Amino acid sequence: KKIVFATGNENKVKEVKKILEGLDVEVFSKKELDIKDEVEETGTTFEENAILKAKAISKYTDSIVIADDSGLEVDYLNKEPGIYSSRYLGEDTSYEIKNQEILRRLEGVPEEKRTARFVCAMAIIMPNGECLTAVETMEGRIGLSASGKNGFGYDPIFYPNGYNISSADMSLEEKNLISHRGKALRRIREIIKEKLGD
Ligand code: ITT
Repeated sequence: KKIVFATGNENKVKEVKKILEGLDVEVFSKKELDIKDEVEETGTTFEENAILKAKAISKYTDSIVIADDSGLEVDYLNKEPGIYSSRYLGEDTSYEIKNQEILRRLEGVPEEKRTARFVCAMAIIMPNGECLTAVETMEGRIGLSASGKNGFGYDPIFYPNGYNISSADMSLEEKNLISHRGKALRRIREIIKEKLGD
C-alpha cells in the first residue's frame, strides 16, 4: 500500500520512513512523486496548516496522504518562532544563523526561563476523504550553545527534558522515541493499521 507524505523537507521524510517501518506500506515524498505543488501555509495553528498541506496533495492521488506541520515554541520569546519556524528570519536564512539568533535573544536568561518545546501536528487524509489529526510535543529547553550534527533545523539548540544532550546529538532512533513527530506519527500509525486491516 502506498502512502504519500506531503512534504518538501527530506529530514522529515527520513524520520517518518523510519517510524513507519514494519507497516505494510511504502512512503513516497512529494519529490519522489514529482509533485511540485507549493502550499501556502495560511492557517493560524499547526493543525490547520497540516490539514492544508495534506488536502492540497490529496487531489493528486487516491492513496492515503499524511502531512506534518511543526515548529519550535520558545516560551521566553512568547512562543516564537512557532508556526513561522521555517520562515523565521526569512526562508533563505541558514539554521546556523537562526539558531545563533535565538541563543543571542536568550543571552543571560537563566536555565529555568529557557523552556521550549517542539510541536508536531500530523494530518492524515483517507482515500474516502476522512481527515484526522494528532498533535504532540517534546518539552525541553534552549541550551547555552549549539551542539550536534544529527537531526535538522533547531535540533542543535534544543535539549529535551531529562537529557544533557541536544536532539542533534541523538541518533535518529533515539530522537524518534521521544520526539513530537515520533509521538504524533505513532498515533497516526495506529489509524493506518486499522484501515489496512479492513
Ligand atoms: P514542509 O512544509 O514541506 O513539510 P517545512 O520544513 O517547511 O516542510 P514546516 O513548515 O512544518 O515544514 O516547518 C517546520 C520547521 O520547524 C522546520 O523547518 C524546522 O525548522 C522546525 N522543526 C520542526 N520539527 C523539527 C525537529 O524535529 N527538529 C528540528 N527542527 C524542527
